Order: sequence, then structure tokens, then C-alpha cells
Amino acid sequence: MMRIDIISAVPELLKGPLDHSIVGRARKSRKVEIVVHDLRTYSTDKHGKVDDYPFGGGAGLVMTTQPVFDCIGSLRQEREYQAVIFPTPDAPILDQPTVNKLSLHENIIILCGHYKGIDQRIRDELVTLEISIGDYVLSGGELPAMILVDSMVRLLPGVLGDAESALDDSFQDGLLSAPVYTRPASFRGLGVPEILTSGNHERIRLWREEKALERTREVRPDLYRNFINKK
Ligand code: 6GU
Repeated sequence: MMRIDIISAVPELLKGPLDHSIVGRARKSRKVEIVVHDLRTYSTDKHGKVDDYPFGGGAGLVMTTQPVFDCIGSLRQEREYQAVIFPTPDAPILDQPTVNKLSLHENIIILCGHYKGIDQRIRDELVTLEISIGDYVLSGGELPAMILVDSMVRLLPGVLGDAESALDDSFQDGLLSAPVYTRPASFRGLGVPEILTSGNHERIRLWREEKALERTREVRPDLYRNFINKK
């Protein structure tokens, strides 16, 4: 079973997303083990301090070395980790191929930092992979960590049913999804594309392929070009 250790100074932020829906169910049915560690409990400071003023001045506090080195050190005594991941806006943007690879690991650590950053020595000595979730700024790494966890956990064996199979996802083939509809077939005068109710599975497959290409070309020309060039 995959094990994910998440280190955070604000562990309350992680509760909801880990306890419900797909990730919550995956944990309950033991498809994944997720353990949250409160960084403050590793601080040797009497007030549980985990950050300090930056050398050289500037706004904001920087996460200090001691609690993080001690926390990761004690985890490493228990098992081997294939990755120590640090979500941060100054990193390559997370994509599906990276998620696919990470989901194959046995044990990983995710270290959540503050927006103003963590002491560079932590990144140099402990972190093995840095990821951003997009070009905008968040106040901490906790929400990005939840996004990373969700994206990995849904790929683990037995987590999604056949009906929701991850192989069908938008992005697994580098394209966005075709539009979907459900009952009723007519709602306030709005119908659904006739082909979807035709029962002709080959024509439906071709229609979805065409719509996926169309949609990708319109809203994500970068993905579209990539897809066409790779074919
Ligand atoms: Cl991973 N962290 C923070 N704080 N902000 C972000 C981000 C990560 N990705 C995009 N913005």
C-alpha cells in the first residue's frame, strides 16, 4: 500500500480533503495510508516556533531547519522514501505524466511550506522534487499538497471503479474531455446531441474524439499542438 507522509505547520488545513470523497474512501478501504505530521511538535523551541526572520531582511518569515530536519530524519528511520516533495510556486508545473510516475512510489513525503519560503538548506539537503500547481500565488503549500494527493490517489489500484476509470481522463491522452450529458434527454427545451442516444458505440466514440480535439484546439492550443506533433 502506498504511504504518504504530509508535514505541515497548519495540519487543520488538511482535514477536510483527506477525510472525504475519493481520498477519504481510499484511506478507509486501505488503498493508501496518509499520515499528517504537525511540524510544531518537532520544534525544540519552547513555543513550538517553526519560522524566523530572513537573514538580510525582507518581509515575511522563513521556515527554519531544525523542525524539518528532525521530522524527516525520524520518518526516515522508519522506512525508505522514494521522494520528498516540496510544493512551491518557483518550480516546474505539475502535469499528468509526473503524477502518473509519483503514484507508483511506495513511500513519499510532502513538505508544506509557507509562501515566503523555507530555509534553502532544507531544499538543498532534503527535498528531491519541487512542484508548482500553476502561475499564481497561494499562501502555503497545504492546498497544493492536497491537489497532489488527490491526483495520485485516484490512480491507485482499486480506488476508482471501472465506470470512473482514470484511463478515460482528460489529459491521460493529452486532450480535454468531450462534453457529457445525463437524463432527462430534454430539459426545459434543451436537448442532447442525438448521436449519444443512438446506441451506435463506434459513432459515439468518433464523436467524442472529434469533440475532444475541437475543445482542446479552442481552449488549450498549447496542448493541441503538442498532441498533433506527437501523433
Ligand atoms: Cl505549490 N505553493 C504556493 N504557495 N503557491 C503556489 C503553488 C505552490 N503553486 C502555485 N502557486
